[in-house]
Amino acid sequence: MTRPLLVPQPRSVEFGEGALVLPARLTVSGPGDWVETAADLLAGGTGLWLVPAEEGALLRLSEAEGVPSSYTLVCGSDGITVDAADRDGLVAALGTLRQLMPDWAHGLAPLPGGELAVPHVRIVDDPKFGWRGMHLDVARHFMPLPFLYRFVDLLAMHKLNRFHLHLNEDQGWRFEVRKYPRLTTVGATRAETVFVPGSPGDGTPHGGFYTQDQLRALNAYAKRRGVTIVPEIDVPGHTRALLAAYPEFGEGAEGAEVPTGPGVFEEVLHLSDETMAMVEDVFTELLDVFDSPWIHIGGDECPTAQWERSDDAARLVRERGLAGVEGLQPWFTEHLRDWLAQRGRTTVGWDEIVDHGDMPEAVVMSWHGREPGRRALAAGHQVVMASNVPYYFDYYQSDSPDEPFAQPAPSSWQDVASFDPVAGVADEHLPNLLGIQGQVWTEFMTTPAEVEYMAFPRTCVLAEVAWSGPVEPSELEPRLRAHLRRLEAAGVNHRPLEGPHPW
Ligand code: TNX
Repeated sequence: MTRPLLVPQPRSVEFGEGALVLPARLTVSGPGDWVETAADLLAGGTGLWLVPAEEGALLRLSEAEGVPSSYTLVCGSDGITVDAADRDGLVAALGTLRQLMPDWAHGLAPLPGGELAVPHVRIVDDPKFGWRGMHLDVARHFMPLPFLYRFVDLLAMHKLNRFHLHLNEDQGWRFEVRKYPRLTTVGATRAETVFVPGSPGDGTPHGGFYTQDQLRALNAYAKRRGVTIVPEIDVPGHTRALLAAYPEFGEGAEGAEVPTGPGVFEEVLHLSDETMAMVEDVFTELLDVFDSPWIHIGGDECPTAQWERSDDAARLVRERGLAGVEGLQPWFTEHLRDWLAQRGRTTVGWDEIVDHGDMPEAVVMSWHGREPGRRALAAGHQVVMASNVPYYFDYYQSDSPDEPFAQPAPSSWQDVASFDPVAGVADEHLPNLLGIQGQVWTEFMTTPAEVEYMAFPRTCVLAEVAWSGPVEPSELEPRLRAHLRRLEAAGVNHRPLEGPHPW
């Protein structure tokens, strides 16, 4: 049989001669809830019905020593064995197993009469990075809940294990907070859906939010699939939706509306004691929903212009013994970091959180290229490389005029493949480089189909780099091309390699 081409490429793959044809009723054994996890992960297009068996199972799962996320997968005439170090490794192994099957196994339902043949093979694999993340902005444009489940499935399929969920923005608040109902009754809706600059607006209100129960269920679903949801509430900037709902936490915000255009706005949180108490209340509810060890507090793009003009901000600066208003955001971040640490959580922030000095114990997400990340590593921080070029998947995918409207600085899948996130990082700092992450900001994506178009195939390439490191585009291309057939079976609206097609 033809040998399947895999993305990401495992560390070692040795094909044998034959193949094992799986029966629709597949016996499986394994520890704890791994059998159920396997049933979940192999559902759909494989058509498999997994039946637990104590002995003589055809699919044998076991926990084995190894580095985190590592696994060994062996398929021979007597069945399939998976030895995985942990749940991450199990999910990755099952992802590989599905890639060894025909493309249609990635679909919603099996091909009638199709034969589920898996080639004899021995695969040994472990990832380059522990943090293999994708971010999704559900605030610029609300994405329906079922799409978040699909996104989790697509991450698991690509052996990515962190889902950074960006829950609030100037243009919309998406997280139900019971103590502050106006965040969602007011802050979750704006007057226009589309906000391409210069366009007159479409006159269609846009909104939506997720209840805590919905997100709790999503969190559990993701966890079962080896994906940790890292929730973000972005403060103290990017908070105009919050201020439209509760102007008392800003200055002069009375009468403000949820904005209908993109940009960085001057209106930010006024960091009074009352605001701090509100922020703690919001995070209290967030922690109640998400059990991630990491909590993202945003921290990006917070202008100080309002604070500079404010007598009350000047008073806070004096009372807190700060050098000036520039000290307010670091003070705020430190406060929140300590508050989260007391609750056993680690703070993650965009690289602005170290603009005014170190923020010990906080994880830094380097988005202004690699440089802030390198500096933060040198200062002893843990870092995730989320470099805007080429890891912002809201950027153009090429310089073709036919690309759908997007952010500048084209970042092609080839750029993602060849970009070395580790370049310039001293060897002794590598242990603190947690990994890499792709970002999907949705200013100019209004639907799940548009998100898929922008995110794929770049997400597949990110997964390749996260597991195996940078790769020559010409080496990757045949594998990526083969992999796109799987995405098509799964109904993913990916951008073709040949070039853009209009939305
Ligand atoms: C910068 S990255 C932002 C986002 C925008 C994005 C557009 C970051 C932390 N802030 O608010 O959506 O650029 O590409």
